[in-house]
Amino acid sequence: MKKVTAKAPVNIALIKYWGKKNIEDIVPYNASISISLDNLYTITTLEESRTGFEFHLDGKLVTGTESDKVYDFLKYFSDETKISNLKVNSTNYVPTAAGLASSASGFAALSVAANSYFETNYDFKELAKITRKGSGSACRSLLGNIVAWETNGDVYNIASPIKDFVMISVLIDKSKKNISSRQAMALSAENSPLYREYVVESAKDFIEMKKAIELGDYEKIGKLTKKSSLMMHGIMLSTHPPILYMDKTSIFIYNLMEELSKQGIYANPTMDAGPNVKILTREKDYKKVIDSLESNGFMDYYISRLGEGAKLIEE
Ligand code: 2P0
Repeated sequence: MKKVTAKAPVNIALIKYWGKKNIEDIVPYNASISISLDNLYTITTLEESRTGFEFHLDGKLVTGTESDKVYDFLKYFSDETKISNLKVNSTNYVPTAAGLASSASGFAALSVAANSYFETNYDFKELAKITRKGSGSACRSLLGNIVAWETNGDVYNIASPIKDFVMISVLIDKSKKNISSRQAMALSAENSPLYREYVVESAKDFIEMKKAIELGDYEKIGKLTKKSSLMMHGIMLSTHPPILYMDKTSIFIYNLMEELSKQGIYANPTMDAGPNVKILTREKDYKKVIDSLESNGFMDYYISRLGEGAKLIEE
């Protein structure tokens, strides 16, 4: 029986994506930049089902809207006769919906698997366009290392001399978020009085960040990483009703990293649609960051390095 398996990495944005110019096609207001991680990922297997369409996530059968979303997404690859005889088995090697971007790795893995299973053989550009319909940031998980996603839909690697990034994801809260990023960013774009300025500033930061990555300018990358995350959370706070993903522990960690930075340690926090803080650091400094986290009681974290993009694997 036919069986296809794909693996895709979690990506963490250094320049954030927050809002859509075109909701239907998932065209972002801003270009974004992310890094793909080596040890946080999703593995998805597609195989024939004798019992109709089934979506299993982390070993459990999922029904309702979550399953419908996967079913509808697969229509970009096949007609419904084939989809209705399919079993999708997806495992997140990362806490689901805890702000560690598991929907991005999930849709990237699903796309790559479906492109092979249904023999659509879309080229990269077409596949990226489809993948972002599952989750905008998922198109960045198609590639490894450092990835840009532009407002014209282009997804590509930014060449860089940097090989020693380490990303520490500190788990503060593993529970599901109470508003999805899709809903939250739509609200921000709709009614934050600061949104226009945010778009203008982010566009400049994207260009600056790209240059800094190409040149290996660690300091600039660190500063822009912090800035982009705080601007995004500022936009969230200025949305009506306000969107508050950060909590007092997240802010404590930002301050802690500020102290380390003053001591010359490379420690740049960023945060997504959840309270967990990710710290962009380097091989030479990450143990100092860990020491500081542990001595403040943060024992639950992942240490990641730059990883590969989505690909088919043998299982
Ligand atoms: C990012 N996030 O750039 C930003 C930062 C969360 C905060 O992309 O609506 O699942 O499917 O396009 O990509 C998470 O939102 O949203 C996200 P949709 P997505 O990583």
